[in-house]
Order: sequence, then C-alpha cells, then structure tokens
Amino acid sequence: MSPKLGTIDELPKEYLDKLEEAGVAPLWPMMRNVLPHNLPKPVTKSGFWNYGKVRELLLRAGELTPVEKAERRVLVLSDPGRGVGSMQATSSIYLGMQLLLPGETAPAHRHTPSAARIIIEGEGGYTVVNGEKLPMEEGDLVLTPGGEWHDHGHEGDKPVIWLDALDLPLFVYLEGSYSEETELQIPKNKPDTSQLEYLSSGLVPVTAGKRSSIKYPMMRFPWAKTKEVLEKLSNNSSDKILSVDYVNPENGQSVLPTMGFTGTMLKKGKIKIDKISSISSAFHIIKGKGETTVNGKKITWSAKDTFTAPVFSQIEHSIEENTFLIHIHDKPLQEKLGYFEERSI
Ligand code: 1HN
Repeated sequence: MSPKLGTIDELPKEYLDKLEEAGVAPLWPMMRNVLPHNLPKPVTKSGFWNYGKVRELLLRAGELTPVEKAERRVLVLSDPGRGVGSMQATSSIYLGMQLLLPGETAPAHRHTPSAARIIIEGEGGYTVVNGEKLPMEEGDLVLTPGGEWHDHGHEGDKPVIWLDALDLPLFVYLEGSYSEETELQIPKNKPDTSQLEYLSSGLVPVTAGKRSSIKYPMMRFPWAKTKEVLEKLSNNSSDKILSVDYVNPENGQSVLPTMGFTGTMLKKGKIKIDKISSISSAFHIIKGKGETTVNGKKITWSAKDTFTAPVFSQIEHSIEENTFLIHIHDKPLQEKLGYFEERSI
C-alpha cells in the first residue's frame, strides 16, 4: 500500500498565498484525482434517450426554430454525469439528434472534428460530401470526415431524423475545433461509391491505393448490407453476439480516425459481457427489444433508442427479441494512443 498523500489543509496559509502569487500549486494533494489507482474514475455516467420522447421535442423545434436560424436543428444528448447542456455524451463522443423537414437544406460547411450519422427515420434525406450525393436510408451510416465539405437536403415529404456522432469533445479539448462555410454544393457527376465502387468486400476498384489523395473512399454504408451480413453470420453460428466493424474498404482501417462503428446482432436471451474495456460507447438500436444493465443501472430499450456506457463499464444484456444495433466507440483513438485495454472479469 502506498502512503496517504498530504492535503492542502496541512499547509500554512501564508505558504499557500505565496504559491498562488507565484502561479504554482502542489501536485501531491491533486495527484490521485488525475491518477487513481488501478482504474480511471469516469465523470461520464450511462445515459439513455427514448426515441419517442426526443422525437416529439425535435418536431417541436421544427415548429419553433426555422432551419435558417439553427444551421443544424439538433437536440444534444448530454452525458448525465456532466449535466444537460454538456456537449458530450461520453468522454470522447458527442451525440445529437437532427431534424430536417421536407424541402429544407442545412448549409455546406466543413470542420476539424469528424462526424457520422445513423439515419433513424424518414425517406428522401441526403448528404452531399465533396460533391458526392449520399442517400440517407434508415439505418445507414453516412460519414462526413473532418475537413470534408458537407451539407444536407431533403426531397421527401415527411420529417427526416438522424443521430449525429462526432469526436467534437476531443477537438474542443485540444482547442482545435473550428469550421468554415461555403455555398451549397451542387452534386458533381460522382455517384455514391457504396452503390458503385464498393459493392463487395474483397473486391476493390483497381484505382484503390493509387488514389492516396483520397483519405475516405467510401462515405455511405447502407444498413441493408450490414443486416444481411449479420444475419448470414448468425445463421452459421451459435454465438449470441455477432459483430462487424465498419472499415475503409481500401486499407481495412476504421472508417474515421478516432471513432469506431460496429454493427452488432444480439440474440434473444441473457448475455453477460465477460470483459471490461477502456473504450467509451454509445449504442443505437436499429431493431429489437431488451434490457441492458450498465454498472448495475437497468436500461429498458427498443428500436431507435440510444444509450451510453462510460469506460470500463460492466455490461449485461437481457434480449427479448433478436436485436440489431450500431455500437459507436473510441477504440480507433485509443489504439492510436497505444492504451486500448480489455480485462476479463
Ligand atoms: C455538424 O456539422 C452537424 O453537419 C451536426 O449535420 C451536428 C454538432 C457540432 C458541430 C458540428 C452536421 C454538429 C455539427
């Protein structure tokens, strides 16, 4: 056992005043706050957002605030550990729900943080990324990586709602977050690569690798394909959890530098995750029904709901109906920093 460290109270007032004046502070009373023994002490608490509730409030925002006044009409999903208004859902992940009404557009901009969207509801929405027009269908994962111009539009006749996930908290922390604006992009004659060039894993266009100037070859990952793969895997396995990572089809790396996305099927029954890990997570339910216990707190969820788990959470599922979800996490960031860790429990 290491000794208990000294506290501020043990130091004379006259000395503390001199420290303050000199712009310095003793480390030892603060040391354990930043370096707790054995495991981090996350500020983040598990959060849960019922889609029906957020949807209603978002539709109200559609009546109260024209899109021109919002630029992005979003309700932010704040980490309960930091309080409502906090622009983060976990230590590294920002989440928001965005509404676009028929005929509306959200202007083109680009920024240093990377974003991905999971489409929750509605038809006819699209995102243009660097001139590539990407249809947004329910369950699709659509990327707008850092530094790439993007705008949104809506050609359908009912509201479109999606979940935004950004690595914004990191960029804010690094004081590196900023954006630039431009005119709405006119889609170039550049078809959606998910419907043309990257139709099959293992088969990539011969231009692959030769286009090193293209950092993000594929920006849209249709849900229909993820679902098909998970169902096929499930039919050939007795595993209760089937998972596929979304990767850059040219190099197998995560689709974005810091955020990872994993499509997961959870089969009916009880599933205890037998590991804890250093990643922080958000889970967006595409389809299904069940309960998840995160660090002892029970969350009852169904399709279109979203919940989070801080780093090193203990997670148990009780699945009522076979479930499909997209797991958003920060494993790519942690691997790059060299500290990703899993521990058996
Ligand atoms: C952003 O660019 C979008 O493009 C949505 O739809 C949410 C939250 C913070 C910063 C940028 C979008 C955002 C955002």
